[in-house]
Amino acid sequence: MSMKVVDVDSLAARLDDATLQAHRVPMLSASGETFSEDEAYRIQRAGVARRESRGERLVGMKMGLTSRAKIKQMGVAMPIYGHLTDAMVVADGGSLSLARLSHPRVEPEVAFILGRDLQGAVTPQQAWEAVAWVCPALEILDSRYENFKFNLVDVIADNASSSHFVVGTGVPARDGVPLECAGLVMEIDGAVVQTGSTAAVYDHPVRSLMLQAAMLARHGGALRAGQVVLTGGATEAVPLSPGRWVRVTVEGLGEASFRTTE
Ligand code: OOG
Ligand code: MG
Repeated sequence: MSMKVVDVDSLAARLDDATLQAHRVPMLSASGETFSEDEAYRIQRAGVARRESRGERLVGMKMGLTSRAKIKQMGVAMPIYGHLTDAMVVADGGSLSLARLSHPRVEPEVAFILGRDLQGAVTPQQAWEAVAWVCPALEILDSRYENFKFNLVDVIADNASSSHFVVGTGVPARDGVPLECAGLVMEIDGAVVQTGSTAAVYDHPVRSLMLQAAMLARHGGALRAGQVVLTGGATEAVPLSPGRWVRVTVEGLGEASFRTTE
């Protein structure tokens, strides 16, 4: 029996080059590549290592496909995670040039900033106790795949479509934040484009954090104090174009915003 060996590094390089050159590539799974979910995470980590070798620093993690709206929009019904680096940060109130992006989209999220490390199977209580700040956030996605279409393993290998993210000031977790059902609104140029609730993410986004800790542990990783964790889009993502102003407002948490330029 011959077993095909997955060339993790060359697949990571293919996606990394697509990111750097802002071009789109066919889905890996549709171009004759077969690999497992665990292998897809190895490709993802190899891509992150390439970023780190260019001087980027890991600042957090993201969960994806954690709400029905996102699952329905993307047609992939399994939660995934990705890595966030300092180069992906857009300052709250800052601007993002879309020149190097292929087909950007934006989605509203709740972000946690951790005050403690978190690893493996934890209770909701333990996960919540690791949170220092609860923040409104916007994630800018930019799949490296043609037509923003992918299967589960493709999107995992592609670092969960991550491109950039904005985290608002938020509030200290110790102040008690009712995330069971906080209303959430995303606007573009002052017009409401999505409305939702923090309940859309597993009835409470802390469950996304628990899942992140557990999934990461399966691959030998852990969340660290100081890191940010994006818990996943609470609504569908919306296409982004240059010259826009985007804002998310989350009840009890405040807002986060940024502008897009050419
Ligand atoms: C995959 C990334 C999903 C989320 O918040 O659900 C994600 C995609 O939609 O391209 O970031
Ligand atoms: Mg997201």
